[in-house]
Amino acid sequence: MRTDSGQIVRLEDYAPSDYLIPRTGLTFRLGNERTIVVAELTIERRDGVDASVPLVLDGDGLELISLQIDGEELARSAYEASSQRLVIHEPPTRFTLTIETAIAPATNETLMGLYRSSGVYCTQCEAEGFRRITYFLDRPDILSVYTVRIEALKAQAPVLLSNGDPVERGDLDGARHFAVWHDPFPKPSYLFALVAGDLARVSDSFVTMSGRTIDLGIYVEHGKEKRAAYAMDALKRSMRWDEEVFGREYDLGIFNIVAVSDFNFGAMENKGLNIFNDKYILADRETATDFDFANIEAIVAHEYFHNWTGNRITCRDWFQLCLKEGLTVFRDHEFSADERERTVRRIADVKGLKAQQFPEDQGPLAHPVRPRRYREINNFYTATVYQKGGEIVRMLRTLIGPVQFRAAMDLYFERHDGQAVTIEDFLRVFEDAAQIDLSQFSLWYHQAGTPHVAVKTSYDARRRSFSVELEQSMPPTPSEQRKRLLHIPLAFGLVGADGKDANFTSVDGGTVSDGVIHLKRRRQVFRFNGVNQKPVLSINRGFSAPITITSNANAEDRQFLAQHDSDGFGRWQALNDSLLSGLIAAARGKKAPVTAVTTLLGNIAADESLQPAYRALMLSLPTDADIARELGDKVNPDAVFAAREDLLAAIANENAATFATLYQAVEGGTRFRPDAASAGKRALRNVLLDYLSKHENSPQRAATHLSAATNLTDRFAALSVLVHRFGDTDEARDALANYERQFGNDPLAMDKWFQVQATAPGFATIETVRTLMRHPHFAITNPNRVRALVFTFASANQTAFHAASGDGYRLLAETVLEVDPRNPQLAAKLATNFRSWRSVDAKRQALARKALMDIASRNGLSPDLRDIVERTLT
Ligand code: 0A1
Ligand code: ZN
Repeated sequence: MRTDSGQIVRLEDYAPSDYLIPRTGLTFRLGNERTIVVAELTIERRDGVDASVPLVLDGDGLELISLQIDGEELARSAYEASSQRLVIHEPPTRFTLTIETAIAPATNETLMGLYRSSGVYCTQCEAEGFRRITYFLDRPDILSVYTVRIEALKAQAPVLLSNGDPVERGDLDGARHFAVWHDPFPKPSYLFALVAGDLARVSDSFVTMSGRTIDLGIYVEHGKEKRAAYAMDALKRSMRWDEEVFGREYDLGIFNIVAVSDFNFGAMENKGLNIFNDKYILADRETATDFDFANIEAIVAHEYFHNWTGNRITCRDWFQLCLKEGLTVFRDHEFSADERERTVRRIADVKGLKAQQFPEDQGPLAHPVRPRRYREINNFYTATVYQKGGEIVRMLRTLIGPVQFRAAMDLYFERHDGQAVTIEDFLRVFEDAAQIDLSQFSLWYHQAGTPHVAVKTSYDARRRSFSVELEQSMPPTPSEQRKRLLHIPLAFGLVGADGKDANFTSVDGGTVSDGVIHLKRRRQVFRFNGVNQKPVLSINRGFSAPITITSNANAEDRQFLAQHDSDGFGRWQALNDSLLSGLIAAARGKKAPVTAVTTLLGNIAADESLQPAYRALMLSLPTDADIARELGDKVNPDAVFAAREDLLAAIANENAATFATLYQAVEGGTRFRPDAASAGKRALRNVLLDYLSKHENSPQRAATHLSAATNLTDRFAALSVLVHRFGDTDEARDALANYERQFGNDPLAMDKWFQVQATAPGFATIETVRTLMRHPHFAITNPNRVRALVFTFASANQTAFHAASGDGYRLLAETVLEVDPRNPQLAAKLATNFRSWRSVDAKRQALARKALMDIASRNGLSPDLRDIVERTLT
């Protein structure tokens, strides 16, 4: 494992590599303890590079066995090898380098490079894992054509897979066999993949727009085939969607997905051979919630869409990660919006952005979407690069409109297919296609932080003009004190008394087009002329820009919008603002007037013209973390929790009768279907269950709900109410015991069992989590288990994680230290939960700091963890 810490990589130091590797041949002789890798690399010195320049290949933990140039053993003086590097002095201009190395998959717990997961050999090479397999120029701008031969024991690994198309397979002497795969598309090493094991294949096919038939396969553990059906359907829908919406056709004859149970992220887009965390493939009514189904659909699509945005056109260097990730997130969001309910999806995506990206941008780990430096690239697979990166692409579409956007994307594919490019290349395509200047807009990629816009409106009845004064600002972020002004596109409407958008005849003060205000200067006053009646401004509709807003709108204005805005997103946003302002006042000890909102929520719940999923979102109160974020500093999580519970009770008590009738009326769903409309009904019924249980102050309704449940969504909702609200009752204890009895053998279903207990409010949960970490189904080596229990505890249980004793912080710190020697990426990810430590009250801050210092003072931390901890402390 690497121990080199503290090396900073800088964007300005980028230089093309001196050598190229146009062809890569790999032979794997698989063995658990010892796998032999023979790499045959065609290497060329780049034109103009001096012959004295050595070839320096990356490695990580490799044992070199032999080395040949053009078939000749290399003299000991001609090279230097360490486990980290291979330097070849004065190599020929063009030659074949044959490297034989040994690696040990069975003991590889980092889940990078080649490792074993539940008896299956698999790989993870992004970002820099390929160097754990062989010495290579392990950087994304080295594109190579791969041919891969895999040899393994037939009984242990009947299935042998790699990228591209299968070429040959056959038996070897004795019990072994082999397969050869060839991928004709040049690709960077991070997209290399290999899988070998005893897996079942779920097969299907897809006919592309040009009439080619693609062989589709999803590999899962034997016996789990049925649980791959939904993912297969999502894959076919993704393939069709990419043809229809982006004109992109799949390019190989075969597309395989493999589900593995030990994986650090969601999934990986290796060319023609996607590898997934099984949580994002396996689904049925008993083991996946509606939320999981939606995630599976989105992630299957995301990885598939990478084939064009990431694989065919890749990143020049890792600073450009958002080039593939932001664009692909945008594409998967659009796919889900088209497949499901657009407004509901948009609200869910924005909630996710605010919950994950905003705190990152507002804390010590803030970084630009296109960073300029990093110590550990693995720590930059962040909500900022992904989600905010996706929002920037969405803004580009807002700026130029959907038609020009599509033309620009076509140009992008035409101009850069087969290349490794930069954000500048990407933006230039938009400038050329739409004939615009994006120099100010491009700052969105380069500046960290969430912009703030202050809004003041006023109406002049005599002149029939409505003024909107906008002022942008951005707080400083680490190492970026001064911020430049952004181009912020704000979709808007002037909502008239009848709920319709009022007309205006002209605008002074700046550019307004197609329902979008373009804010470019620090302060701009837009005057809308010819407005006959005082309107209410609905601004940042659809969250057209990822910003925070304050305005002089009063409570009545917000409630008016929450009821009447013609834009569904705008209604949700106004309601959310109303709720948050009341919750914040209450958390600060100022009792807030709640009556108007509580009545409003009753009306929304009963409004049959609204989709159930939308009503469920409207009825879901901001989370403790949402409230804490809005409070900003000196947060007392107990006060936040109490404020939320009080509001919940007020809403439940006022609307108990309406909610009870509705709870009965919404279809329980005897026949389970995972589609959006059915999921929406379940969501509505399950929010109502929580309100009603609060009002009734009894576990009875939840217990009944649980025993009638025919799917995990309903079961999980009932279990949450029981464990979170009535944890001391027999009903709750029985429910947990029954669940364990029923699902004890299914790791993914058991994750939900860990999760529900990890989120029970109150400091007692700290002890529960410690106990559960000793449960036979918990494994510190499995990322899904650790995330379900410990990550969930730290990220979604404010009252326990921030317990005044500091025990929650200690628990996290201890777990981080236990995980780090095995899996640095997971440890670093866990540690990011400390990122908001400066926003809690002084006493808690001191305790969180102490926990962070305990980690920092440990010797031998991984570079991944040290990077996060040190940045969090500065
Ligand atoms: N490119 C993948 C994400 C990913 C990144 C790193 C990984 O291992 C360290 C794994 C997956 C995606 O965007 O889905
Ligand atoms: Zn991705």
